[in-house]
Amino acid sequence: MEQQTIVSELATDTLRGLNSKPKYLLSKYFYDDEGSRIFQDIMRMPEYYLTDCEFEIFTSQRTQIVEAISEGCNKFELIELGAGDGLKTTILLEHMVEKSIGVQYIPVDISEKTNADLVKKLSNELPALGVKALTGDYFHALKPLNGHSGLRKIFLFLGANIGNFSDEETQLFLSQLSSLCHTGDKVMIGFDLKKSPEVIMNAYSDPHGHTRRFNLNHLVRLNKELGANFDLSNFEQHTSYHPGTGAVKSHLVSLTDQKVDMEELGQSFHFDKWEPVFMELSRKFDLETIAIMAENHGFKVEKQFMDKRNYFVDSLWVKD
Ligand code: AVI
Repeated sequence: MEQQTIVSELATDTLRGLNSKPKYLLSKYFYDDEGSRIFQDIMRMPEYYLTDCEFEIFTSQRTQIVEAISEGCNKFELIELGAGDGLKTTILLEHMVEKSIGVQYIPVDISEKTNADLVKKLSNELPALGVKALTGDYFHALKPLNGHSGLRKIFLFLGANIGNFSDEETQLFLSQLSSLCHTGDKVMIGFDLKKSPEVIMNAYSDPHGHTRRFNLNHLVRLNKELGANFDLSNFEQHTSYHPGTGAVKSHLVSLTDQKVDMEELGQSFHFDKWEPVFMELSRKFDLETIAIMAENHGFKVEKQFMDKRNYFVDSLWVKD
């Protein structure tokens, strides 16, 4: 049933995206099993600094982060949106258990299997920790939680995932997050910061071919799941960075005038020679914009945890 809903969402979104001008596909569909494996390859590239930066922040500042999160409160819920393998968060959880801080960890992820693996891993490594995983879309999954425990809530949204949202999606996400928070609740969000365009381009312009595979895998997914007949050799991947807006944009460009059929949708799509399909936004931020985003949604920036090169920030906000 869940699978069916996801497939029909993929169909609706694909139909909308490929009938738009300019054409686009939604980057949330990158992450099927193969896409998730390719993203692991991206994260392992030495040029993809984001993951290392956030690890550095969590390892070198774990005491300060845990102090700031738990300040004045020795029992709370730590809710992680898109927890995945929870590797970074485990650094904080270990420290909390060591300090006998009463934390209930609530990882939220779209994948049941990812959640089950994480719960199993944590029950082996940190048996004293309370863990209750929720499966589903972030805010859908969180509905039963709203206001139930009366405990302070701390939300984590790590890994620069917020940079993949459009402006409208960012507004919606932060409003929904804000409506789940009561005064004193906190959120910590990972933002990739503006920096030398060369450093950014090296991370995204594909020195090892992984970003190309990552984008083309979206078309493979449409071939498999929607009966499409994309010929991958007819598309080239292109990355650009605009230092003013902070937008890294990824496109697939059609190398030829071509028609692609999609059996499941009962429709064909025409691509002109050199026509771009917008695939992904990876936005870079500055501290001033982050503070404005916080204020616009009823939060105050409490602390900015940055790596030593100032490439990345885990920004801790408190609800007014
Ligand atoms: C998941 N997200 C934060 C990655 C990013 O950096 O925007 C996805 C990615 N796309 C290309 N490389 C990495």
